[in-house]
Amino acid sequence: MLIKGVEGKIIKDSRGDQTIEVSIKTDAGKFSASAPNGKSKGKYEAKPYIKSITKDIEALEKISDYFSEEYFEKFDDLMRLEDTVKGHIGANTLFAFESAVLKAISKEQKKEIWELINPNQRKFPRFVGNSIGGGLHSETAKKPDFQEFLLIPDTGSPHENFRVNLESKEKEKQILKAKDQKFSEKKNDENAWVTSLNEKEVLEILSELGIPFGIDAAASSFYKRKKYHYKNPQLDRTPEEQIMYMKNLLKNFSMLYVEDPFDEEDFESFAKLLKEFPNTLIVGDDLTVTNYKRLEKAIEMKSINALIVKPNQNGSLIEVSRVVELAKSKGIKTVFSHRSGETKEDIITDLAFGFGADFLKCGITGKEREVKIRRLIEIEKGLKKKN
Ligand code: 2PG
Ligand code: MG
Repeated sequence: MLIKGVEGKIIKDSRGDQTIEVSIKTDAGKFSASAPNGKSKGKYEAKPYIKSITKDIEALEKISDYFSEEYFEKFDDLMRLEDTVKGHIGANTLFAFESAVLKAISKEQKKEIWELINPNQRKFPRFVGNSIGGGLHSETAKKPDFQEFLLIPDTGSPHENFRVNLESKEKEKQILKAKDQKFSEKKNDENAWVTSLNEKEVLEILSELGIPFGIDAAASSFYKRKKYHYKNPQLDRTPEEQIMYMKNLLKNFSMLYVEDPFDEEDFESFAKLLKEFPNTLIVGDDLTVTNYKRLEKAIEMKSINALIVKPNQNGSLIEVSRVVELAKSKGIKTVFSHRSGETKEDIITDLAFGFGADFLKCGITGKEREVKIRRLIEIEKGLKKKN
């Protein structure tokens, strides 16, 4: 496949913020892909744009005909593309560009995108679905301080897991109606229910549903001046107290999954929690930011046993594949993930499936989230037909 031209365009994400869509003209047709935006971002994430979206778009136009002689036929050919564009565009632009290239290769070769990564892949990631939310993703005065309350069904089939998530989210609505006087059926950035209850009250609701569940505390977002500042109820916790609190929560609620329970600099506290709860998934997101070096540090310090993989935290899909390989080689589970500001792009699902992710965190409802869920169900159906 030959790239004959590249261009970028500003589009809006699900939150109404600007993001980038990259289109390429090839001898196999025109292909576009877009990148999402985070809100509770890790400090060490790669920069989405070198200076601004507009400047990245200008840079794309400049490099537009650099590729006219280069054939792209397989995933690893992205390496050559990266050699050319590195330093000229930011992570969001690079991710969208590479995604468009993968779409073009897959079309030309009559293969699914995931087949370009691993044609023998058959394992389905489990959905991690944000069902009730707080923190930076919910703009209400009274809310849980943790960002996400996640449902993680385990029926063995994406199609069934989605059904369980939809039903459970409905059940939560009924329970919230009864327990939260302020509940108005409002949804937040990721289409999770907005509530005025606090995290313990919400965890009680999740325990009633009879399916595995967890949280993304996104603790860096409320850690300031050496304290975790809780607002509901109002209370500050020192790092030591935060460890105690997390341990207590894990003793009282049998959570499968705990993402970012501590500040993004605090590898030690992660390690302390994991040591006491080796059977819980202690997940790094802001801690590790899909970055090889940060993952190496987390491995060395025994901080995590599961890793969030957000391609646009890094930008380079070649780096993403190195990060995933490293995680797998150390028995660390991988959780491919959407961002809170999403587009209708669904390539994350093919990447998750192709790379053999254990989990796919992509919400439960809302069109930007559902396209990703439906893509996995489509892959499931396609494979059933083949067998
Ligand atoms: C997270 C994400 C996605 P954001 O913290 O895991 O749910 O949020 O995209 O705002 O970083
Ligand atoms: Mg997170």
